[in-house]
Amino acid sequence: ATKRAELRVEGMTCAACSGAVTRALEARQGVRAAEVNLLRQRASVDFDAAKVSEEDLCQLVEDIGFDASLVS
Ligand code: 9UX
Repeated sequence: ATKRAELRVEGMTCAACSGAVTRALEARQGVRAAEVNLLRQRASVDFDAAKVSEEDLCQLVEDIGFDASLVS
């Protein structure tokens, strides 16, 4: 089943940061789409809950150097 997660992503300061977060999320197996809003410091992610979890999504954003937490 497809779910949507809203993440707070802190530390993005330019469009290349938000682009890197988008690419990292979309490269993950199970992620269908990701939209990252630089000014709002948020990411909306559509994902297959059978393949990836909210915690995995936060962890992968953290792995590329940003703070991430689940909003909903
Ligand atoms: Mo922009 Mo972000 O020059 O890690 S890529 S600050």
